Amino acid sequence: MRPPADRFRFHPYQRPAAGWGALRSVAHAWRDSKQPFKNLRAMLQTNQHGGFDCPSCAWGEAPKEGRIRFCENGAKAVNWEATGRGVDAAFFRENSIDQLLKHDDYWLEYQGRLTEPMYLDGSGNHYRPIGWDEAFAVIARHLKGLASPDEAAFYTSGRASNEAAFLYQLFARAYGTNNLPDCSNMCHEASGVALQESIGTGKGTVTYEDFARADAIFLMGQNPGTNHPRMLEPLREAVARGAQVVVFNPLRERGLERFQSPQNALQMLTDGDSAMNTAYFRPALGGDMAAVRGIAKFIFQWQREAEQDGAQGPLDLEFVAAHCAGFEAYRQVVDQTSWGQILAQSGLQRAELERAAHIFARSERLIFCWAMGITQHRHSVPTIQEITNLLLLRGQIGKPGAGLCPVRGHSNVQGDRTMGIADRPAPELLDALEQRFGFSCPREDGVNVVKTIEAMEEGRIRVFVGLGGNFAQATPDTPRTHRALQRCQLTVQISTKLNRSHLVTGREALILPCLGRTDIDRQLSGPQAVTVEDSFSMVHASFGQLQPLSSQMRSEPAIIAGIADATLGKDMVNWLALVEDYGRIRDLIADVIPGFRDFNRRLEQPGGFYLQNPAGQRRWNTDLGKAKFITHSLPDSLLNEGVRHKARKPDLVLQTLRSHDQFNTTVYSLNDRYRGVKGERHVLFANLEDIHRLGFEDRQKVDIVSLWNDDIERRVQGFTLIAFDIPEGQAATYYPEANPLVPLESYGIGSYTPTSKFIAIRLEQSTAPERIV
Ligand SMILES: Nc1nc2c(c(=O)[nH]1)N[C@H]1C(S)=C(S)[C@@H](COP(=O)(O)OP(=O)(O)OC[C@H]3O[C@@H](n4cnc5c(=O)[nH]c(N)nc54)[C@H](O)[C@@H]3O)O[C@H]1N2
Ligand SMILES: Nc1nc2c(c(=O)[nH]1)N[C@H]1C(S)=C(S)[C@@H](COP(=O)(O)OP(=O)(O)OC[C@H]3O[C@@H](n4cnc5c(=O)[nH]c(N)nc54)[C@H](O)[C@@H]3O)O[C@H]1N2
Ligand SMILES: [Mo]
Repeated sequence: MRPPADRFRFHPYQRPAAGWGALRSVAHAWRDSKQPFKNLRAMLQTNQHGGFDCPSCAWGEAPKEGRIRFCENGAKAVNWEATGRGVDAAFFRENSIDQLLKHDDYWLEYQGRLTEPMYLDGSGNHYRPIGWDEAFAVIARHLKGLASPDEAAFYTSGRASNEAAFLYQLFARAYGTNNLPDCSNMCHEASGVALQESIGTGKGTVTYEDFARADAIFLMGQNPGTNHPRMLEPLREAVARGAQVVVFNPLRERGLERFQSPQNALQMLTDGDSAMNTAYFRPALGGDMAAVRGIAKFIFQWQREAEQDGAQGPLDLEFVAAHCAGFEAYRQVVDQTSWGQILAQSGLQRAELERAAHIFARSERLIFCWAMGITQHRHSVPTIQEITNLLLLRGQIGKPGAGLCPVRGHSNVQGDRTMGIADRPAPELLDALEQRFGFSCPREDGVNVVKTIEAMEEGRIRVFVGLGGNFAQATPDTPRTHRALQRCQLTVQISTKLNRSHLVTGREALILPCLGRTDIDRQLSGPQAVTVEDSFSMVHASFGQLQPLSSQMRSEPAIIAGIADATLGKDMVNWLALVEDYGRIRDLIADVIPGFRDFNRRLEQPGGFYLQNPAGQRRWNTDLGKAKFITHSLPDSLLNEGVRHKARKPDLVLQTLRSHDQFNTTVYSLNDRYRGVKGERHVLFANLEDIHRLGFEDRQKVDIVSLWNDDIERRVQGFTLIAFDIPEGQAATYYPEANPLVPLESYGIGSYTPTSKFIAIRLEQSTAPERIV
């Protein structure tokens, strides 16, 4: 079935974020679900006690009860999952793989929910139906036939529940490998790596309540109006009560400028709106580390001036003395960094940094939030450590209304890590698993996403299992990644919806259709709850509300248990008994994972329970027992080695981002309301000066070619230029269409996260054949 699409148009959007525009969009998603009556009930149960956790982002719930707790994009996610359209055996009989490959990602997912297990047996071009037991037997046969368990990789996308994730990692380790790549490798990995080293925990230190107490909230590299819309309300409240909201973002994102609150009847009726920031800075891509360094430089300067006058300066020297290590070295590196380098790299004026530093110095309580604009760069880990250094200077970690807030992406990506989905597991986790289950865990590090692709390319990984997600499209260097997947002997996708990862497969492939967050999950002991953890480390239960579209779908825990039982039998763990009642899985989690004692009982609290954050209480689990200033020089050049070795200079630096109507590789429509685009995703936002400098015209079609120090040509064809309010030298386009441009070897130091926000590109005349509409 062909999904709806508007004609291509670009008109800058004049209205505030959310408000009536959002309501119209919710109504559209709801009607298009093909089961509006069922879904209205579902939407009202979103994020309510006894209801289900919203399958969209990882933002937490307001402690206040009794409100509507879903946003526009949450409603889209719910209606997209709870659709009446289904993809069954007849669909695959009618459509060969080659035919399906001709369709775009929007079309593929629009076809509906996957309703029965399907098998591509290596001989033809069509999937055929297969029974569940037979499917499990296929997987077991392949896994048992590998020369080593490390020839398999078990990928996780961040929607998997805690129960599913715990079982999955337990199975991988019982089978014998730490090859557990996950979407976090492409997402907030840098945050985890940086914070673990700096403050001894990889998670954010703030809670929802802290936002109401902060005097200033800094938002770096994040677009909450689209990706965390429920965050707009606490930001609006902050501005309204006189707190500072300071944005660092090269684009003027509408949700960070003006907001019409759907929860505010007066504002809706009068069509009013609220300002969303008190200062807005537009740095160069990758320039945030230099910007933060500039703020630190002012803080040290003002401290010296104050000391000369015998006054109190901005530094919290008591906190630094009691809690921190490495202060002197940090002061030196800040002193040594020149203003010339700071201004050139940050792309900001000295007066702008001074203004940001003033706000920083004057705020008693301050929160720093960030997302992909910070984490998807080559030097993301140093940047996040620089942010941490800045907060440590003023004792802004571990007190109410203050702290670090990496705003997570997928609704349970943080929980999946807590449950042990990690290619570099902590030894304590492996010790605890061994003690509880009595088998010995593999101790070598496994592979992350980038290393998985390299290993598949070289034939070292031969079986790929995906617990959700869309590995073929979300990853970098698309044609190369596709060839890597095609070298596998078996690829297995546990999924809710059809996507390209079902079409770009190993020699054999399986589609295992699973229940989603909205579906009622019935097991032997009755309907089950699963649990998730949000960005604020709150763990709570989620109950599916809707009758599943097909009786052939199984829950993620049931599918994992089926695979594990067929592969390993019952000796180590009685997998099938565990899924009869998920309370049994939670009892195991309680035994193994710190902070989950009495798990089943504590879930009964409305709103769930808080996993303590040691750094939030000023306990520093680092090797020195202190919070560490970690000292890095600014990078010599933001262009990384792979590009610098190449003689050609880039025309522009490209970031890849999300439109308002997508969830990662899931495309809800071809529109991007706040950026004014309708009906097209193959667009390239650029500054008009740059467009002319490069010899092109607004609305002309171009090819985008990226630069790297190898002989691979990385090109995407036929993108329409849109003259846009974007700093000179920068360009932006949507992910995943631009993923063929990201070289696999271009990743963050220490994080291995593809540099999706910094791609050196050149523009060429379009070589795309005109598309027939
Ligand atoms: N509706 C919806 N919700 C989502 C998602 C979705 O796709 N759709 N995805 C989920 C996931 S997995 C994630 S990780 C999050 C993603 O949430 P975001 O991180 O907000 O997502 P992006 O669209 O990648 O936006 C990055 C923002 O950073 C800015 N930026 C880019 N480069 C830089 C830079 O160098 N410096 C600065 N200061 N800013 C920069 C961009 O202009 C953009 O505003 O959202 C989650 N929630
Ligand atoms: N260029 C570029 N690349 C990026 C990014 C970027 O900003 N730029 N962002 C990166 C980020 S932050 C992330 S998190 C990754 C995302 O990478 P992934 O998490 O792998 O991708 P998604 O698009 O979220 O996966 C969508 C698919 O998940 C399946 N699915 C949905 N719900 C469920 C469920 O409940 N259970 C199961 N089993 N399956 C389900 C559906 O079949 C759907 O097609 O992409 C990364 N890639
Ligand atoms: Mo993400």
